[in-house]
Amino acid sequence: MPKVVFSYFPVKALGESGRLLLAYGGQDFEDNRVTPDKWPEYKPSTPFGQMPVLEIDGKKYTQSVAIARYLGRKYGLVGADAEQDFEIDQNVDFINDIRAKAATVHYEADEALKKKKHEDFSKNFYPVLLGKLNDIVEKNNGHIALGKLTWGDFVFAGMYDYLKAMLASDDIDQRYPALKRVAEHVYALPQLQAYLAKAPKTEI
Ligand SMILES: N[C@@H](CCC(=O)N[C@@H](CS)C(=O)NCC(=O)O)C(=O)O
Repeated sequence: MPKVVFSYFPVKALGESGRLLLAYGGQDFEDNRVTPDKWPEYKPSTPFGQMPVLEIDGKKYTQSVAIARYLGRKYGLVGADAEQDFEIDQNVDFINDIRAKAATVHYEADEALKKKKHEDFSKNFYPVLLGKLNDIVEKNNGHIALGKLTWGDFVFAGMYDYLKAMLASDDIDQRYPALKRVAEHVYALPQLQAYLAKAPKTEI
């Protein structure tokens, strides 16, 4: 067995997809949750000065989506050809566009501007983008792409609580029920239960 370490902050956010995929693949790994006080010391050892970082026998892999795609390929969660792989990539990029848009509001330091942006985006962007994503999932039988379980589902499920926190709206589950189903399906996978039972519970 290779020595595998997965490093990320003690939250789900962009790191949980990697942890879930390793668990799905039956890979033993050290779940290295780096607390913010330890981060400055740890940061220089990471390839891009960011986490998540996956380490396999000393080789470091970074970028959450690239890691998810890589583990997805290892564990049979990819498409059958380039066309199918494109569909997963495309829909995962769309998810990340929504996340990036919400992040510009969530991390805005000027409170007045933050409020204004939140109102604007909640009216003019989120309903369209989340509505489209909800339609995509409905057409895909409760999945992000290809009508079946792929690594894209793990990316979405892992970041869903974080995304909802950034969208700062408490009715996302009710308004876009297909999205919740993606997360529920992933978290109910039998391969994940041992990991989930021991993983710390976090809000985001
Ligand atoms: N595109 C990267 C973004 C990674 C990222 O932004 N990581 C953040 C945590 S979510 C981080 O390491 N922040 C600490 C820092 O930049 O010093 C990915 O998806 O992995």
